[in-house]
This record gives sequence, C-alpha cells and structure tokens, in this order.
Amino acid sequence: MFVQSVLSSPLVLVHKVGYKTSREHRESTQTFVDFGKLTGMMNLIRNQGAVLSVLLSLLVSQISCQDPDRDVAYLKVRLALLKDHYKLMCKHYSGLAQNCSAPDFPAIRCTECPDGWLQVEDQCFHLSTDRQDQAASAEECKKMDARLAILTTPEQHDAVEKEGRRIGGFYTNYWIGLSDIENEGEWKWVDDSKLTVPFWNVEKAEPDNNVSGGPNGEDCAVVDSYSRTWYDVPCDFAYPRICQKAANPLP
Ligand SMILES: [Ca+2]
Ligand SMILES: [Ca+2]
Repeated sequence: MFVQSVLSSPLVLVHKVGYKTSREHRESTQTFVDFGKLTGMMNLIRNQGAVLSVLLSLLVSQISCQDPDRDVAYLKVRLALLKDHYKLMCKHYSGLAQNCSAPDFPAIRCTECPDGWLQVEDQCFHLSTDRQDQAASAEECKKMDARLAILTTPEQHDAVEKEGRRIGGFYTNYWIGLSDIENEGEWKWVDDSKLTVPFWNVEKAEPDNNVSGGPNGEDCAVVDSYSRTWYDVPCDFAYPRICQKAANPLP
C-alpha cells in the first residue's frame, strides 16, 4: 500500500560532512528537509479521504466473497490501521512544519469525519437511503448536526455521486441544500448564500421550473448520481438526501 511506502520513506535527510570532534560533528551535521517528499506527504494526506472511501467501498463489495465475515473483519482492521497512519502522518507533518522556517511551507489542517461519513477535503458528507420531501430532509440533517449539502466543486460532486451510485444504483437523485422557493429563479443555498458555481443539467434545459409535477413548479434542487448535474424538482417530492458538516480537527 502506497500509504505505508510513504510512511516508511525518509522524510528528513541527514547529510554528514567530514568531522573529527563531537563539536565539529554537531556543527558539520546538517539537516535538510526534503520538500519534495513533504509536498507528496501533504497531497497524500489530502487524498486520504479518497483512500478511506475506496476501502469503505471494498467493505461492501467483499460481502460477496466466500467468507464475507472474515473478509469484512479483515478490511475493517485495515481501515482502522490506515486511519491510524493518517493521524500519524498528520502529526509528523505538523511537527516538521513547525520546525521549518521556509515562508511558503504549505500548511494543512488535518481533520476526520465520523464513521459512516464520506470525507472530501475538510468536509463530511452523509448520503441517506430513506426518502423524504425537501423540508423533512433538511430537518433530518439538523438532527445529525449538519445541513443539506452545498456542493461547490467537481471533487465534491465526484465523491458524493460515486457514493450515491454505490449505495443507490444509477439514476438516483439526492436532495442538496439549494432552492429558489423565496424568489423564482433566484437560487440560494441553505446558508443563504447565492449560487455562484452552478452544475445544472443544461442539456436537459435545467432548471426549467416545470409545472408537470404541480402548480408550484420546481423550487428545490437534486443532484443526479449518474450525470453529476442538478435538476430542479417539486419540493414535496420524496428523495434521499445528502447532509454535510465540517470535518473535526484531529486532536
Ligand atoms: Ca423554481
Ligand atoms: Ca426541472
């Protein structure tokens, strides 16, 4: 596993120059921080959420094996080990960053999500399997100390939609925290911020406020787990949801 290869690789290179006395030894022994490896380590930590997500997927796919209980137990142990390695790398990296005086040393904030949540950078996402209307879905997210998802990057879409396809199959829509229920055509997120980076399905001419589902048109948005795009739909339709909250800083 490449995580282990990075862990075992030397992060600090000690370069020794010729010396005769212990003092000369101290003075001539120079410590160099290998920035290339640190950058690789930083990227690895950032990608850790994807690695853990893959392992979680394996946990499910392995159920079809000959001895599913044993294989799932094994993968859970592997997952726990990877999480421990992730924390160790973060601690190691933070220690090196504090001792390094380079002005452009890239800072990272190591975080983790609760079990069962998908981590994308510093955000946690949870996809439900039950279906409710948009208002009830928003309340369910609040019960989890979260809110309906605000999807703003392709990386977030890739991650949650891959997870959506895994647990829900193709063509499954999930509520996100976006609506134009206050003013038609003025789309706002649940935190009251305006929509600035849209992912509407423009090939289907979305959002179209179609009235075929009811006279109120379509004032709430779902993300399609197959096309990675959004549709506006009637808010009282029933769909599963994506909840989101910030990841917790590692202690
Ligand atoms: Ca509308
Ligand atoms: Ca529509």
